[in-house]
Amino acid sequence: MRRAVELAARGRGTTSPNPVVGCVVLDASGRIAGEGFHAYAGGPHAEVAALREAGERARGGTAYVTLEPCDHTGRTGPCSAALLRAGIARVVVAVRDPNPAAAGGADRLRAEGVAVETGVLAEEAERGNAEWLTSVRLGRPHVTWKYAATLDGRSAAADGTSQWITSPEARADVHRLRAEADAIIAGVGTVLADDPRLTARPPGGPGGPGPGPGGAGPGTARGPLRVVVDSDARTPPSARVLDGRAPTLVAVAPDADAAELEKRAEVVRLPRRPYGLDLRDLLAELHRRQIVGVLLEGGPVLAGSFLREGLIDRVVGYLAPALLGEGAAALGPAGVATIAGTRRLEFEDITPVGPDLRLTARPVPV
Ligand code: AOF
Ligand code: ZN
Repeated sequence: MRRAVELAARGRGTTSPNPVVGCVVLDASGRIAGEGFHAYAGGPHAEVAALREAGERARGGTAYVTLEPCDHTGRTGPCSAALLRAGIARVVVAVRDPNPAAAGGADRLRAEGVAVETGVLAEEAERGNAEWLTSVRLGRPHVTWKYAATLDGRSAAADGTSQWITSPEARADVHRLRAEADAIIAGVGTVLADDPRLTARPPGGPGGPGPGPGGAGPGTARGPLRVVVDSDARTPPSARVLDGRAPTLVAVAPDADAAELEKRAEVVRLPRRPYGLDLRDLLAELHRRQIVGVLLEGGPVLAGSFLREGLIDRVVGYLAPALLGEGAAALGPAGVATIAGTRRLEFEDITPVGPDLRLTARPVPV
């Protein structure tokens, strides 16, 4: 199953709005006969890819799959039927499929006499598929908040300058994160201060090797959707985020004068809330557009509002071995007034990136 989880990860960045899925097929004597993963939405499911490689060797064998095999005919046929046809005797599943349209493969296989186990290495598989699982379970995109800061947690100096706190290696790593996202969100404060392009420019080109026939889907062909949260339509027409190199959506308040913006980007109107524009409505709008995973980048105020609303699912912090002592904190007010209100996270991963550290954490599951 660990190998299947590894295989699944190869689809990261190209399967959206579909899940990442990996599959390993063992022959009757326990040797690896086939491996597969889901490479792009609409393409063969992982099980089908692995069965294809295994051929006749699958008969009497075992399939390890990171997601419950589907039992529906969507863009492709049901994997439950494919596993039965191949003569698989046992199926081991990591995570049950929360998508009601496709679930049911485990029961179908059991009914046909196949031995089925579920929940094997579920935590690892959940982590690898967090975006899609969040999207299906909660009906909103999964939000990763990314920031870069000094060791004392500051993202800008006292005079507002902020480029560059982290190393080129860390910045390249951020481009990889961007390439895996369906949308990148920034507040107008960041647009005014840093004029970011918010495009994914990973070393070696977008997404690495091509996704195969059918393409990676509309989200990745021109890079992730760029989203600016801009209540009063203050984004200047010359902003790089409006350069047309990737689609851009600007969220403004109902009363904002967005005539200039409308010439250069798509504009959506969202209700005002005490903390800014309604972020749940923003995510609902993105969900309608089949955005599954978003990367929230800058600035501290917007990130604080997302946290206040309970809308941060993962935190990726890049910490530089540097100190400022003054300057804006990485995170703005999030409605936490006393220590009892601390938002507790748990670390998922800690990896050095060049001279910096990348810390990945997520809210403690309740
Ligand atoms: C995948 N890849 O490897 C597996 C999936 O859009 P469709 O017809 O390809 O069906 C997508 C659904 O199939 C998906 O939401 C999930 O519930 C199930 N399993 N999907 O894209 C795969 N095994
Ligand atoms: Zn399937």
